[in-house]
Amino acid sequence: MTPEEQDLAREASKLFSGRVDFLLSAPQLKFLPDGDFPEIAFCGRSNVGKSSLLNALTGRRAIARTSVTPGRTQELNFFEVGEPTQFRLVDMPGYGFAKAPVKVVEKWRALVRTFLKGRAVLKRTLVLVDSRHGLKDVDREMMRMLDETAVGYRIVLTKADKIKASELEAVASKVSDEMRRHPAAHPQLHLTSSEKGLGLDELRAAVLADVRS
Ligand SMILES: Nc1nc2c(ncn2[C@@H]2O[C@H](COP(=O)(O)OP(=O)(O)OP(=O)(O)O)[C@@H](O)[C@H]2O)c(=O)[nH]1
Ligand SMILES: [Mg+2]
Repeated sequence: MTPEEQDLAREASKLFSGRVDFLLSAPQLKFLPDGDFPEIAFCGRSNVGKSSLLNALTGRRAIARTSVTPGRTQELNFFEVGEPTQFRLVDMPGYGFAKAPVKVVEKWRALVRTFLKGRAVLKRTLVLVDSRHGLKDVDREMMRMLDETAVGYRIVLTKADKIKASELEAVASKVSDEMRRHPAAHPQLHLTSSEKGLGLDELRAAVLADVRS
């Protein structure tokens, strides 16, 4: 790390361990807060670990609700970071959850898409992908949509503690290859485990860099 990167990492770790408050939960677009601060959104398949990652990054056990039941997060949940507020984190409903009623899935899908496409203060989207599964077609569809609307995103592999290092390496290299074909994807792939704390310092620093970009 360069001295600048070290400074950023230190600052990021201070911010994420400081004030983090739940702001509001928006079940529909009309309930969105005003775009007063830069935002970073967490999206990905149902159960991929979005809420867990948000908790792990902020060092809170359960500021975002997690569950063994896929489809737990059903609204856009906003969290404020910093005193005074520096940025917001947005926990989103998951996509690709086959067991949810079609109508509910369509509602979430529309909510997520409209938000991602139209939110002027959105600085970056984190697209979470389960290390064990790699990219699925629903992820590719999301990546294409973000490419088309020029919303910059980072791919974050989650649950890295659940597979062997050699398998993780293979998945990471496959995902990295595919990422290169997506113009809005950041070239750096993040490997994380919310359970073991892997990759979180780097991701906090990356988020802060994005907030300030
Ligand atoms: N081993 C391990 N389990 C994890 C990790 N991250 C999440 N999990 C587990 O995966 C399950 C789903 O996690 P959530 O954070 O609720 O997933 P989500 O993406 O928010 O799910 P939805 O809100 O339903 O879309 C929970 O049982 C978590 O405990 C991780 O890094 N390692
Ligand atoms: Mg969730």
